[in-house]
Amino acid sequence: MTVTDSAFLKACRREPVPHTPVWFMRQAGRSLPEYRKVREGIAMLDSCMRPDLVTEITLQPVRRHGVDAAILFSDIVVPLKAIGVDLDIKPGVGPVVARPIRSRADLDQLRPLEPDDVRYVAEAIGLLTAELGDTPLIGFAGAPFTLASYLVEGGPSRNHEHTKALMYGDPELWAELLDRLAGIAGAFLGAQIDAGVSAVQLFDSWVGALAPADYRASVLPASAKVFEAVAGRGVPRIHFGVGTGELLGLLGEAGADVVGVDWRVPLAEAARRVGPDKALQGNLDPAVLFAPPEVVAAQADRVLDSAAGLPGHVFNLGHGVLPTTDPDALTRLVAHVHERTAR
Ligand code: 1CP
Repeated sequence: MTVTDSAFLKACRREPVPHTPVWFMRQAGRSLPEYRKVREGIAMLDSCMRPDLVTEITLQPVRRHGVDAAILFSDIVVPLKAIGVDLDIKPGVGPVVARPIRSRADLDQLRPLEPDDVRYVAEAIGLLTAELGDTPLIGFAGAPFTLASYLVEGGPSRNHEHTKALMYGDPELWAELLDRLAGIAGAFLGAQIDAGVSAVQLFDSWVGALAPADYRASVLPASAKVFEAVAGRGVPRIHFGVGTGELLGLLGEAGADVVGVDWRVPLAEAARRVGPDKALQGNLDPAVLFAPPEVVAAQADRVLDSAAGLPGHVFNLGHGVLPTTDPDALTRLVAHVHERTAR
């Protein structure tokens, strides 16, 4: 076995697999007591800049749950911090930006990302690939729209009103903002591929807030630029957003090899919307993990049944692990998917 022959990478390439591979978005993090212990007294962004901690935290869910892939412990705002944007991750809140970007002058905060800006990330990836052996490591970046939403709003937002005001009100400035963010995200993914990750995921978590016509006109060109920057590297490219049922075809069109699906659209229907030449990832509702074990198993079977017959399915949740999830429920779910799909 090598990383290349792993069930996860085979599924991404839509090749036959020994079992359906499983990993969980946000599998590292607050649901794990061993995570809370090593993070004690260390700020989130500081922990992302320490290769020893990144390595330990990334490995924790692999050891505990036996998932088929690791995802680098980092955050979508790390490359922004690395180019000098004044921001912090506030506990219980999320990313908070000191000077929100609302005018052309504010764009000066965004210079291109150089590999040296994120050398601690490359160092962590080097340590991780040595430890992980045959288990693939997934790198990631935030997509231009989702990064823009934090930069324009100044923090997490329910309605994205300032972001949309800029997108509709000053399309030229918006395009320039997204283009710069696409350059940064592409360079961040490129640096991770150079350092040895086996796949990359572009998180456009909040883009489901847009109608398809607006996504096509105002966002797709920038996301396509990110995927273009890492095309032809032999590394599958995954694209995910929440509430994107109406955008699934366009998320694939932007250039992904694998499209992530939230829990609102059954995978068989998602496959119809995405088209025949892409793999799918998803899509158990993360809240289902709070139900009794037999219910979790039955709901997982519903996901697997919907994906039966599709070439290329990576089992995942429809969004990240919720912080108060019982970790044993995740371990049982991995075992269940492996047993149910063993060929
Ligand atoms: O102190 C802490 O533990 C803070 C919580 C936390 C963690 C564990 C944040 C703040 N980020 C992270 C790590 C993280 N972020 C990972 C690696 C963990 C793993 O997957 O195993 C990843 C992939 C992310 C990516 C991320 N950050 C996304 C995209 C994924 C998604 O869930 O949609 C987004 C939107 C963010 C922003 C962010 N960072 C942190 C929080 C709480 C948030 C969301 C804030 C909001 O609601 O807008």
